[in-house]
Amino acid sequence: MNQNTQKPLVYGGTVSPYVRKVRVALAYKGVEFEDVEQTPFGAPSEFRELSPLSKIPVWKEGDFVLPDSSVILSYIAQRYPTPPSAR
Ligand SMILES: N[C@@H](CCC(=O)N[C@@H](CS)C(=O)NCC(=O)O)C(=O)O
Repeated sequence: MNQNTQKPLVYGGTVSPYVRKVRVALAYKGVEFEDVEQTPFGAPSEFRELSPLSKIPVWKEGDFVLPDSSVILSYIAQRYPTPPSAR
């Protein structure tokens, strides 16, 4: 894992329940992130390199990429094990 100090990026759009669940988890944990508006349909090759099946959401933190909401939530739970009030 890299030690990137920039905010993680979450690619997707509000229309997707998978994206929304990631956003809810991040809000609960108080994790700052940057929304990158991305439709999965007709996505450019740069996005398909991050998400080979061209699905949203995608988590990107430096070179570290997770292209599945359940994997992202698992990662968030491990990386931020306590709610913000306890940190
Ligand atoms: N298993 C994936 C499913 C994500 C998913 O299906 N996202 C939809 C948007 S709600 C999508 O990107 N669909 C594009 C497609 O299937 O081509 C996850 O949990 O992240």
